[in-house]
Amino acid sequence: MELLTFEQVEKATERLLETGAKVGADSWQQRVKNQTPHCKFGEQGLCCKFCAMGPCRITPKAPKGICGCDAAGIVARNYLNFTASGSATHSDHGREICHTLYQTKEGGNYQVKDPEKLIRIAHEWGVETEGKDIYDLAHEMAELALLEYGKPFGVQRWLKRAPEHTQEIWKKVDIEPRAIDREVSCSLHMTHMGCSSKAEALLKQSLRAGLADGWGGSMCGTEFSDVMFGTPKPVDTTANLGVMEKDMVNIIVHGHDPSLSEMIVFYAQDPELIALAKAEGAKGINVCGVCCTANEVAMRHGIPMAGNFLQQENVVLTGAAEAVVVDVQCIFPALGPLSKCFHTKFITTSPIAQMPDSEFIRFNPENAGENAYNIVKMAVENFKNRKPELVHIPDLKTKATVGYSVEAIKKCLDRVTNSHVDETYTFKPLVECIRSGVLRGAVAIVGCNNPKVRTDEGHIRLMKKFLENDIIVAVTGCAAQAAAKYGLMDKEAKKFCGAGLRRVCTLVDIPPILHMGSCVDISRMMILAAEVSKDSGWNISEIPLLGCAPEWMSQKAVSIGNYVVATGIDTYLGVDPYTAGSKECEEIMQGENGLFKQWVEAKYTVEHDIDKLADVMIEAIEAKRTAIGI
Ligand code: BF8
Repeated sequence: MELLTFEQVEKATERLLETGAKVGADSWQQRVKNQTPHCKFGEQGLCCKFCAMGPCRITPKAPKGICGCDAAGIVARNYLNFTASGSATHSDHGREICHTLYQTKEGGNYQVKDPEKLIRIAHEWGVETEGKDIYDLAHEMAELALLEYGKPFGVQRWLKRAPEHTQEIWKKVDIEPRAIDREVSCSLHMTHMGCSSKAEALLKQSLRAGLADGWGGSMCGTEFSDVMFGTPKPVDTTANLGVMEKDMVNIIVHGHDPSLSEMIVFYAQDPELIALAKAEGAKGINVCGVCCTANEVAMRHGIPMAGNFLQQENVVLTGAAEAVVVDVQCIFPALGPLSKCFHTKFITTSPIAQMPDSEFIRFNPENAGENAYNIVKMAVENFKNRKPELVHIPDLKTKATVGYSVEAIKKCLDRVTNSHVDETYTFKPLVECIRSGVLRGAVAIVGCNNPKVRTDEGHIRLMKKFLENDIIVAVTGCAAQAAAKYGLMDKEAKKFCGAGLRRVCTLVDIPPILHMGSCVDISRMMILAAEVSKDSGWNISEIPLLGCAPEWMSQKAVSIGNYVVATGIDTYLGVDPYTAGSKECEEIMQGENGLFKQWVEAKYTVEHDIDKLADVMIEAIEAKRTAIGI
């Protein structure tokens, strides 16, 4: 096998943009040109519009805003506000999942598919399970989880999953997240006019608000999605635009909440609707995913992944999308007007994400079955409206094996070494691989695409470099799809690895890049780090493990970065987090002996040059090995 090249993918995009030009479509590529150059104050985090006296902008001549806030205060306020938005967004997704769990019933739209996991979590939370009906337990757990969002006292239940050392740090530094909503609300309170202007306090709260996401809301989202839709196991799928089928009804699911996409996938298999598709002249119904929804349905059903964030307009430009069905987050408002240039129906389903030029079909757990049926039917009936002269599906399609939940990774590794006892699996074999040097370490590559970086180049170049250096890579979000699109999740991609990693991939029968899910599923990575720490005796900050988001763009990504750092994992960014306007903030967040390092034993590094980024990360892995004497 050969990996796809950037040139191949870019050529395919150019061809699609030609179709777009014919029908008068707008494109993100054009809008980037229109928006360039960007506002320097905004880029550096130096514009404050938290009150109506401004906006105030910091310059050497005007070093303070009208209220007297300095650059550090303004940059840190903006940063905390950005974090709070990301934490709220992930956590609200988690809350929706808990509400859906509350609606589960035998034979209903939503059911408990992994009762064992539900019982395991119930025991963890001290809930009696003996003799309880599984649905009564699901409702009880859903209610308890929902209380995590607003409980008046105490801290997040999930924190107990962390190693003791990490828990002690959180307590000592006073960043244990209390109720999830409280941390978001408190962050907004702190950034209100006349509250905090001390960078140190604002940035510390950004760690806490991030933890409320990763060890709170996102963990609820991931764990209870697994309970309802099944805990992912390795499954084969395909990726890139070539997964769309010329002769089939193509339904694109895009967004994040699996409650919608699970239902669409279910009804796309309905014999009656398939028969209707055939009557309409199609060979069948093909569901493909975009963004994190793609990750969710690929991990659980092997549904093909059409593309990541900056590929979302391309699916419409193929002229072969009968419907783009979206829920929340990372959806370009551009999809509405773009769909109007084609026959594509752009269907919004959430009151939280309503957009012009869309058809709004409100989706909730009670009407999920009926509405999903109607949406699939609408797409099928739209097949006849295709304009054949506009149809062009690029010939880009790769094989991928996905579905590496923590449970799945542990099982795969432990089975090979036979070290497990009574179906209790551990990460000891992985620890041994790292200790012996067969694997030098691990990197979690996560996050988005961003036009500031050549699309997917940050992800792919880093991944290739790490594989060559025997560093195993785990991925989520749009980074995961980048890997899949280019062929790095094909098990054959082990040929691009160093000898050690190649041997592990062969023995364990895994691809060198492990797909751990959507961005909400970075909570899985936290659990993995916690378990490796417990199985190795190393503190999390000592493990040769790093986090990286080379092409990030969203508020959610900043929230993630904060909880990854707060968990003790050094994190590397390829795009600046709007903090360059304050040396003081940069020192707190990135300094070798800055406050982040002192508080949580980890920090950020920002490096725009991908090759340099790879080099500093490999050096950091080696330095961590030396520090623990391996
Ligand atoms: O949550 S990686 S572009 S799709 S924000 Fe969005 Fe970024 Fe993709 Fe998923 Ni995550």
